[in-house]
Amino acid sequence: MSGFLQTPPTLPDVWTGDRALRESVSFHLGDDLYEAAAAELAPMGALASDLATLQLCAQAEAEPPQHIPYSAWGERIDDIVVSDAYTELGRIGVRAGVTALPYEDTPFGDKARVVWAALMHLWQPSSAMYSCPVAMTDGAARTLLLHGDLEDIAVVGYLTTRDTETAWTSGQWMTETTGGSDVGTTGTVATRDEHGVWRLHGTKWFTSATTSEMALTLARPEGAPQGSRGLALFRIHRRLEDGSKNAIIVRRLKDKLGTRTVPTAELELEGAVAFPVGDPLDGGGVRRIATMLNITRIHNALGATGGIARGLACARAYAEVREAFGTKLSQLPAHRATLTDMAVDHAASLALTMRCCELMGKVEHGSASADEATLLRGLTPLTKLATGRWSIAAVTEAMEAIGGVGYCEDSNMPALVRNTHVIPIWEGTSNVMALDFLRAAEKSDALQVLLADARTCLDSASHPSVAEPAASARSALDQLERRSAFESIDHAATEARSFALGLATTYACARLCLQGSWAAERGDLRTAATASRLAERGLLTPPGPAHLELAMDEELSTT
Ligand code: MFK
Repeated sequence: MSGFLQTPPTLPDVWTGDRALRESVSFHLGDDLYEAAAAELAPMGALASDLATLQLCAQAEAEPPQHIPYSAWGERIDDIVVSDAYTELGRIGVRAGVTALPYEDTPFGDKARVVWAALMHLWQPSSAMYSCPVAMTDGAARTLLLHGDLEDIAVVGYLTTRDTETAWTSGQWMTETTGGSDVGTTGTVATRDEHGVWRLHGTKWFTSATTSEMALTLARPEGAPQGSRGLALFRIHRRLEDGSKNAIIVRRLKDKLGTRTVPTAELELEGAVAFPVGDPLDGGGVRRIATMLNITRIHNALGATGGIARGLACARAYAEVREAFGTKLSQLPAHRATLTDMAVDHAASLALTMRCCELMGKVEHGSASADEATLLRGLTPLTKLATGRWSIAAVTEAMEAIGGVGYCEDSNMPALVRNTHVIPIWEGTSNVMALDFLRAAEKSDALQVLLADARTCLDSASHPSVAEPAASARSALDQLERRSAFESIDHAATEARSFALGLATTYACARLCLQGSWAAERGDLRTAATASRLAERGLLTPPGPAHLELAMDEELSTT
């Protein structure tokens, strides 16, 4: 055994140590509000980087949920027991306002979602994926406020409180055996019993955070048409008003690659009592749950961005203590280049996510213009798509940057990598996001508004330090506009992913040019350099394959 012992890296305070995040908050809020926001965010920065919190995360990872189908006396109880550490990490978030802040009367007004986004960015990587129920809780609260009746709205207080004794979480039960994407094939049927109570019958195949007090779910009222237009949205509770168990059987918990702390189950609804949200017979269930989806997709992007930030922070900390070839890793040009590109991924993800949250806050406060609402609709799937793809690459790079120790469980890097791998799958895959953007562009001016907003950002980015990336972004926008003249629906679908990724990257570059110009006026050129590097890497993605049949031909030739 050699006498050498590596000094362990120490995770820095994730608020004071994250310049990109602090600058983004300051850029979006302005100086006055920044001080008030920093007072909210600094305690979470300290808490999220605290060793005791990180130990809770490791404990939660080591204690996956258990399903207890029967009581000692044979009664079907379907209890799910989660780690105390996981519950405590949720309490830390709830107390800090991860579910409450956007619904409170705060000095931040329509910018509350920006402060909240920074709070999530800090808390999420130290939450052992409690961020999953929080995402759905936020989505459910907004959906009930927008589409529900007085009884629905009455439960919102439980979903948006900071009081951990009374706080609820909500699930979102959509996925069935027929598909996670093709929700129109939903087989769950809703019937009315002799008392007029709605009861659901069917199998929900992938329901996360199954310990939540309630969930929103889709079902087809008996006699309603097939496809998405026949679906209705329901609120369903695990327990009935008298405290008894609703008719929901937990078939089993899922054995997943990651998010192992989160109980995800297959559920059998055997006449479970449920309450329609909105008119159950008007075929508007998917349209209503889309409110929830758009919010959870932004949470998903926040998870991606927070994951990149955490991977980068760990890799940077290691580079400061690890020596190789006679110097610290942080001084080796090849390694610095790798860390630089991870920092660019982080800044680009943050630029998209913060812009979504800024717009979401305005929409929620009623201060958004029609164009801003349209922009949010188009930008949400683009952001979810791009940040999801970038996060997988970045956290994998972070693991590699820590070498063999990063590949071992006790470094906590494998959990970060596993948990990040769910991001592009959750809440709609990359292709579903690309097609959702096309749907938005077909139904509204989302594409034109997005292109116009990007050009406005570039026109306002007047500092010379961003001139080059701004020119690259302008050229990319022109090319995207030309490429958007799709010849057919099939052509549009083939191009969808490449087009959406290119548009997201170019929009991120435009936002970084604007922010970089603003920071440069204050004497800080680092974000301008980030925008330049993003543009240098290439903003556009090659077009989709012209010969789609290649893959299938390969397949057929083996038979
Ligand atoms: C770290 C944080 C992690 C977060 C964790 C969250 C965990 C949650 C776990 C899960 O539940 S994962 C399940 C994820 N499943 C999906 O995301 C579903 C993917 N499929 C889609 O997104 C489909 O595009 C969708 C089912 C929404 C719609 O496809 P359809 O069946 O072909 O319906 P259609 O006809 O396109 O749309 C129906 C209506 O909804 C239309 O409105 P109208 O009735 O007024 O014409 C659409 O415009 C509207 N719509 C669809 N998507 C929308 C939307 N409206 C607004 N925004 C959208 N995104």
